[in-house]
Amino acid sequence: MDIACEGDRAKLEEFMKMLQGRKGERHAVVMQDFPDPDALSCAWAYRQIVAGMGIETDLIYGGRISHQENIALTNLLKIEVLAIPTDQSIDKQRYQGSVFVDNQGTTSNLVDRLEKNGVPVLAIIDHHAPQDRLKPLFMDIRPIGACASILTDYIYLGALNLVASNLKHKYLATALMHGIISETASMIRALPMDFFAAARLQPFYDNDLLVDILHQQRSHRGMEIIRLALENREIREGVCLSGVGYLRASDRDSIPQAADFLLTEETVHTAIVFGIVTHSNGEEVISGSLRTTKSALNPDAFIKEGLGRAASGTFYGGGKASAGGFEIPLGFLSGSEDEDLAKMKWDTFNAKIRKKFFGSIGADNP
Ligand SMILES: [Mn+2]
Repeated sequence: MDIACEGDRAKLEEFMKMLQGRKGERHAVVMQDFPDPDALSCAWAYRQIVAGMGIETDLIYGGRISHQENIALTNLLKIEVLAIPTDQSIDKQRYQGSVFVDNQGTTSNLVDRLEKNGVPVLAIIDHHAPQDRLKPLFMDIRPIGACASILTDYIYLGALNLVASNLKHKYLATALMHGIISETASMIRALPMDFFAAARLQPFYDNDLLVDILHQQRSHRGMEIIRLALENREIREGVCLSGVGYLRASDRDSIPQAADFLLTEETVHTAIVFGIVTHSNGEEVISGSLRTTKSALNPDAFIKEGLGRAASGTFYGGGKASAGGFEIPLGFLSGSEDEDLAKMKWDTFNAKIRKKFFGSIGADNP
């Protein structure tokens, strides 16, 4: 029988085995720095599954939640998450293990701090291409639409007995469904496994709540960033590139939204939007998102080939089917003391990134 419809029982058994004998532990459930609904729902599912085994969890991330929909999600569903700012250390004794959901540690700035504390990596549950950054005891990476579908599979196979009248279960099912919907562009990019997961959640989730979460409006700043992306776009060979300049960390989620928007233009099959994001500690990072409708284009390879590696050997980003992202820390070049310097810096990075991506598709010269 196809694993997609039957579920992967062997993986669940392996997962449960990893959790054996861990009663009384506290686990760090690590999400990417800018957690999206997929990550949030997966982390929450992990918390509810292991709570029944006497394991405590903190759902942590190193950046911030900025997208209106995600703020609504955590507020409406009462998901308790913990932001750990980049300048804050993590208590050495606090965690007996770390678990990575919807990421493999390459998009979280918490990894170094956890490693420094000697926290063992227990699990990676993800749907992005394998990244080899961490060596976990348990690994479940499936190339499907949403990571939430993997956690839903565990639940469906018995990791958690959902009860329709239990409010916490209802909220969790709603969060997982929202994770699947938002991660698959409303099921357009869903694979069989995602459809099965959605069907299995249907008896438990709250329709009205789902509508409330989905219908959050964009902020003025978000609209402004989309306008900038539209104005600054350059299209070559179906690839649309746009730099939006400097933005605050709280507006970071407008970048993928702008990429989604640019992708709707006829003849465009791939959109990349990027900007310089300033974190609260003054550190700057070039943050970018890629969206594509071209099935022959592999976002993971496209980003890795386009931008290459940092001096440390790690790639600046990667992706999964139809989407990807990258982060290039500016380090010494962080901070803009005066306007001219800031402009010069942006112009340089803007030109460099355009050259890299257009170069990799053989369209360096307009
Ligand atoms: Mn995901």
